[in-house]
Amino acid sequence: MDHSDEAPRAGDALLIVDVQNDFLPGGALAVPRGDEVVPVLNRWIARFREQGLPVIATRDWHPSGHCSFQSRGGPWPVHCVAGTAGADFAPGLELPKDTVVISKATEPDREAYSGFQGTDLARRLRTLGVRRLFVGGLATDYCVLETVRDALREGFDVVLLRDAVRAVDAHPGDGDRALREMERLGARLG
Ligand code: VGL
Ligand code: ZN
Repeated sequence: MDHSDEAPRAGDALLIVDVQNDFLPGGALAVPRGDEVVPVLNRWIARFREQGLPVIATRDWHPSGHCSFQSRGGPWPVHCVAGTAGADFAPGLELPKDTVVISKATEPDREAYSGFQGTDLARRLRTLGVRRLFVGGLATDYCVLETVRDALREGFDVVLLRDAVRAVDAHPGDGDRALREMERLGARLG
C-alpha cells in the first residue's frame, strides 16, 4: 500500500466510525468482512500517533429500547446497547489512551447515523485545530456515509480510507453507491 500522497500532517485527524463488536462477524448486526478494517485502521492509528495527531472514535450507543430496533418498528436487530459487550470497540483495535470517544444515537426516539448528529464532534474537532479528517470504519453505506456527509457540510476536508471501510450492502451495490456519493460530495477516496 502506498499512501505517500496522503501523509497525515498538522490539522489532520483520524476518525474511526463505529468499529464495535456488534458490527463484526458474529455480532448482532454483522457487517460482512467488517473485521478486515481492524488491521488497516491499526496501521493508520500508528501513523497518527507517531505524529501526535488526534484519533477520534465514534460509537453507536443506543438505549435498550431504541427506535431503530425491530421491536419498535425500526429496520435493525437490537445492537450496540450502551454498556454491553456488543457495544465495545473491537478488542483488536489499538485505540490510543487519549482517543476522543464520541457516543451517538443515545436518545430513545432519535436515530443518528452521523457522528456529528446530536454530539459535540464538530466543536471538539475545531478546538483541536482539525481541518481534514481521514475516515474509516463501519458501515460504508450508513454511518460512514452520513458522517462524511456532515463532515463536508461542516467544512472539513475528508479523505475516505477505502481499504478501511466495509458495507452492509442490504441492497447489492449500496456500498459502492455510497463511495461514489461521498466522492461526489467532495471526499477524496484515499
Ligand atoms: C449503523 C446501522 C444501525 C452503522 C448503526 O454504524 O453503520 N448501521 N446502526
Ligand atoms: Zn445503530
